[in-house]
Amino acid sequence: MKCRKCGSKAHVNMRQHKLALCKEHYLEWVPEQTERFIKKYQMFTHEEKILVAVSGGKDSLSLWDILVRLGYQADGMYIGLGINGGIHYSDESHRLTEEFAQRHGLKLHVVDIEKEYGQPIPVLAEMTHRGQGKPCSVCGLAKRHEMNRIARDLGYDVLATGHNLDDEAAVLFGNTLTWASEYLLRQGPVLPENEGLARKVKPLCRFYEREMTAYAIARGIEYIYDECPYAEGSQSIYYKELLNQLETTRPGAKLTFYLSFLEARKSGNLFIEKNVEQAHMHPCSKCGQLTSAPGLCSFCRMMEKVNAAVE
Ligand code: Q46
Ligand code: ZN
Ligand code: ZN
Repeated sequence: MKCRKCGSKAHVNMRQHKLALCKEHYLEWVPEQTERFIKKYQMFTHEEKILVAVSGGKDSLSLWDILVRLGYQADGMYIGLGINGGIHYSDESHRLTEEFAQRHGLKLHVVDIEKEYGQPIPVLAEMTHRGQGKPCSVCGLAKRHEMNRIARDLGYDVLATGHNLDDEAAVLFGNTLTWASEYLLRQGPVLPENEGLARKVKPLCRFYEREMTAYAIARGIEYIYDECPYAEGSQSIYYKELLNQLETTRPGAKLTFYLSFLEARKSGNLFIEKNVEQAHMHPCSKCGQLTSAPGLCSFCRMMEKVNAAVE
C-alpha cells in the first residue's frame, strides 16, 4: 500500500474512503478534514471561545490538539469523577490531561466532583439509588451539568466533545431501535445554543474510532488506554460491536448509516412531528440551567436527595 499523496509507504489504510496515507500526510489530512467538518456544519468561528471537554482519552486529547493546530481559541475542561478502583482511572486520566496541557502551554479548567459536591460519582450513585448498580446515569447527568455550568460561568460560546463516528453511530443505532423521536431530533454534529446554554459541537463525528487512534499514536499523544471500568458490558459497547461486524463485510456502512440519517433529518424526512422538539424549557430554580419540568433540574433534584441522605 502506498500513500496517495507522495507514494511512500502507507501508514494508515482507510478502506471506507479508499484512501491510504503515510504518517506525515495522515497527520495533515485529519486536521484538514476536521476544518472541513467545522465549516460544513457551521460549528464555530475563529472569533469564538471554545471549551473542549477532555477526559484523557485519545479522542478528546486529539480534538484539543487539532483545534489548537487549526488556530482556534480552545481551552480544556477536565471533570474529576473520582472513579479509581484497581486501575486508578480518574487519577491517571487527570495526570495525562494535565501533562498534555502543560506540554502545549494550554489552559485547563479542572472540576473535581468530590470537592464540589462532597462525594465522588460512585458514592453519589449509591446514595441516590439511580442506575441499577451502575453509576453511569448519575455520571452523565453530573458531566452535562458541570460542562454547562463552567461554559456559562466562564463565558465560553461553544462546548466541544470528542465523540467519534463509532460513538455517534452506536447512539443512533440505539435510538433507531426504539425510534426515540426526541433523541433522534437532537442528535447531530451541532446542538444550537439555547437561552444561556452554550452551543454543543462534535467536530470528530465523521472520523472512525480507529482513525482517531491512528491519529493519537502518530501524533505521539499520551492518552489513557483503559476505558472507565463501568463501561464494560454497556449497551453502547454492544452496539459498537454489532456495527463493527457490519463494517467488516460492508466497509463504509457505519459512515453511510450516520450520514444518511443527517441528510434525512436536514431535509425533514424523518417522519417525526417537529413539535416534539419544541418541548417548553424552564430555568431550574436553583442553578438556572434549562430543564423540561418546572422547579429543579434533574441534577439539583439528585443533589437534594444526596443532601437529605447526609443529614
Ligand atoms: S458514564 Fe459510566 Fe462513562 Fe461515567 S461511569 Fe464511566 S462509563 S465515565 S462515558
Ligand atoms: Zn505521503
Ligand atoms: Zn439545577
